[in-house]
Amino acid sequence: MENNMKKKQTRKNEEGSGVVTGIGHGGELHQTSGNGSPELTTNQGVPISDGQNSLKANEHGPTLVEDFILREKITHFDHERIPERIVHARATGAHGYFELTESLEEYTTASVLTEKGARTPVFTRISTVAGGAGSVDTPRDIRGFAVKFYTKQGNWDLVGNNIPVFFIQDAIKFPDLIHAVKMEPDRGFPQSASAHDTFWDFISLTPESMHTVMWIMSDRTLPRSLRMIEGFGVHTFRLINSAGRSTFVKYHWRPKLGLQSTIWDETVKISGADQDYHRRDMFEAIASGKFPEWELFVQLFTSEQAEQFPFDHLDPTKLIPEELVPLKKIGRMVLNRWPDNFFAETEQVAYCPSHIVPGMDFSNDPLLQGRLLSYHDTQLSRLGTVNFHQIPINAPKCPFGNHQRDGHMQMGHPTGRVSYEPNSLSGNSPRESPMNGFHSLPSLETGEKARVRSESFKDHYSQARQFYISQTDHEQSHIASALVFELSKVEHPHIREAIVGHLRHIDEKLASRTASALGMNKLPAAPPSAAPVMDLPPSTALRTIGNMKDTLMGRTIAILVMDGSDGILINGLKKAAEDAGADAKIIAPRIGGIKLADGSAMDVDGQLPGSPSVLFDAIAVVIPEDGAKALLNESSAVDFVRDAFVHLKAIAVDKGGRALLSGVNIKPDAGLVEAAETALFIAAAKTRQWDREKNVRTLI
Ligand code: HDD
Repeated sequence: MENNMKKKQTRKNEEGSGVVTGIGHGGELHQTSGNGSPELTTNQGVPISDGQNSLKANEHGPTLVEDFILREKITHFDHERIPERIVHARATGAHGYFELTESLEEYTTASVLTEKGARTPVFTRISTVAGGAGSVDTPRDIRGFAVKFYTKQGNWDLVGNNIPVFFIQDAIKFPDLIHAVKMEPDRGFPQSASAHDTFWDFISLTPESMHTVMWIMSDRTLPRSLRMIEGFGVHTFRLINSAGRSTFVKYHWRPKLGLQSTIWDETVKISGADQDYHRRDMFEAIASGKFPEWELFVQLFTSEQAEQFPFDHLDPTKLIPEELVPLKKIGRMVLNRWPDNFFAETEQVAYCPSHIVPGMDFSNDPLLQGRLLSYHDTQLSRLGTVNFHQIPINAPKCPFGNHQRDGHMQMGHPTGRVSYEPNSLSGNSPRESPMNGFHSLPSLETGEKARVRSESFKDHYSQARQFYISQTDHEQSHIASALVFELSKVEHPHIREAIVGHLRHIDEKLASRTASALGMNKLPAAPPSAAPVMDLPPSTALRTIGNMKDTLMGRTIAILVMDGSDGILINGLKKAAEDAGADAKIIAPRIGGIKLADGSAMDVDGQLPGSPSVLFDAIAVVIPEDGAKALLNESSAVDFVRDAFVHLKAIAVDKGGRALLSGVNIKPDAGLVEAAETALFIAAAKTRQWDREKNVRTLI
């Protein structure tokens, strides 16, 4: 039985050593070496006497093939890598729990959604889509948001994204979409970027993608932190209650810290300054006990209600506005434990949308239907075996057992002669459970078998328009700038023109401002629209600005200092920031501490060239007056203040700081405050200085 496995062999991560140790069948640990540490052995348990030198024929002679210790070690090393995920390869994962605060008993029998107050362990993996495992954390990209709930009734995987809609309506198009966005096959670039011909070529010929394109061109794809993104199940799923009644459901995760994005120029610079910006942020938050948290909301609706929607709830390129079906809060997820080992957990975790539990079911969304086969299949090549569920991160935490057997990397050790059911030979053998077992919703499927797309999927522009008109002016111009940036990287003019043609169905002004910034002499014709475009009402829930919380929790403030700085001002700012929930970092031209004006010493967290202001949410400059002169000759200091200013951050200054700012021609505005006025600084730091934007860049 599988639940009997693992007893014989355990895999233990020794504190601090990262060493894989085994316990022999007798159960006793290897003897210790002379200094008290466990003995270094081969994988066969043979103690190694010399781990520094391979076996040679003589002092200057060739290495001998008989050196099984060398061969074993090198061969294992040669096979350390497994195929990375074709999409979502780059990721950050963490353990935590989901706590149900509102029971959905009326709608489902799934215990994870009915046992109010119960905590279900989870492992959550947040990823980018297009780049490889070693790519940067901060491209313009959708973020995957995958949660594995280890429920009492088996594992439930909710494998979603930070955007509520998807590019395509049918899974058969997924390989084309991904081939188009990933690096171009002849040249092997760009890595992790949609700003190239093949992506936009595919999009221009796939109008159903225009709604998702609006979302990815918005600042949603430039998150400040993974702790500040939403998550969406995207598809409509089903819940089934004890009477067998089905209710449609959509899942939404909302971050406790609110939504926050970076600005494109800032994002580009972050990518250079810290390739692991998001992973490090999550690691540090968890390490310092500031646990990332999201609330889970559901939208529940019946098929009768769905009939009345102006779009098809089975179409994954559409969302259901919360004004139409309100969000109901049902629980929260807290991530409170960093994995012990990145490979064992974040890399080997295998999510499959087909992993659902009794009380749930799928809908006929054709994108979801394709996903139900794809994920399990991909795990077979990635993890190499049908037994991937035995890897500890993937194994259910409830008892599980059946009569499947053998296969590559079988870690179980079933005993006895029975591996089939029904049987009369083993009373202890697992039996099916008609009451508690998983039941699919009975449904009557009629009609002609055909390769078709439903007529109700034809409206490709109405919700794209709704998204665009819902944005603030700043967000609209960021969308236009993003389109211009991306399309300016496209070499083929006909592709640029085709995209602008689609934009005309979304918003004529957006099309004309994009066309003019791309240097087009006339507006390209709009392609025919398969369905009339509706004027849906704007929704503030679709914005990022305004959904950023009035808090400094999860944010970081940098205080630039140098020898001779005023310690009272620095400590006042630090305390105010920390009282408001932020971290404060002291940055100086050199690491190793500074001497304050009063002669005392102060520790420093970062060296200026390695700690650019793009890594912080607001800055303060507390330097002696004559220090400004010296810093004006340091490009890292000049960039520090200039970037903070153009990235619309609050800046607190003392006299020396003000001199530095005026030296780089920064004009005072509402976001520039006295370092002594800590309350004003904290208030300004809680938001971007949007009014400044028109003064620092051309708004398309
Ligand atoms: Fe997918 C991974 C999310 C459509 C095929 N997908 C993957 C991951 C996320 C999503 C978050 C990473 C999981 C992890 O952390 O390991 N995918 C989505 C969403 C989709 C979607 C929200 C649309 C609503 N995906 C989709 C389709 C297909 C796939 C239509 C294929 C028909 N996705 C895969 C995959 C991956 C994957 C190739 C790569 C690695 C893996 O599954 O485990 O099978």
